[in-house]
Amino acid sequence: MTGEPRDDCLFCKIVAGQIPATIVRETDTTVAFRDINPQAPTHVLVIPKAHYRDAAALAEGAPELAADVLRETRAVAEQEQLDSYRTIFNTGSGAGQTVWHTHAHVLGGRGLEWPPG
Ligand code: DGP
Repeated sequence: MTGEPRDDCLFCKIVAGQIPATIVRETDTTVAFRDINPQAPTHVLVIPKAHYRDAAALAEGAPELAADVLRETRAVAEQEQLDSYRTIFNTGSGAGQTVWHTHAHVLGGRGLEWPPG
C-alpha cells in the first residue's frame, strides 16, 4: 500500500505514457481518460497516479488522494456537461474489478437503471 508504480500494472503504464489513452483531464495527482469499452455515451475512468489496488486501499493509504479522485469525478461530469451521472468503484473480482489499480468509473449521458447488474 505504498503507492509506488508497478511494472505489471496497465494503469501505471497509462500514467507513465507507455500505453496510449484518451485523456480528458489531468491534475498533479490524478488522470481521467475514456474507458476502452464504454458502457454509456460518457464513460471516463478517474485514477490516482499512485498505485493502490482498490478504493479501500486508497482510502486507507492516502485519504487526501482519495478525495482528489472524488473531486475529479465531479470535474469530469461538469466538463462532459452531465446533469446526472454515476460513480462506481468495482472492488474485487466478484464485483467485476479487472484492473487492480484504483479507478472510479464515471458514467452518464443516458438513463441509468437501479439496481445495477
Ligand atoms: P473494472 O472492471 O472496474 O476493473 O474496470 C476496468 C475498466 O478498464 C474496464 O471498463 C475497461 C477499462 N480498460 C481496460 N483496459 C484498458 C485500456 O488499455 N485502456 C483504457 N482506456 N481502458 C481500459
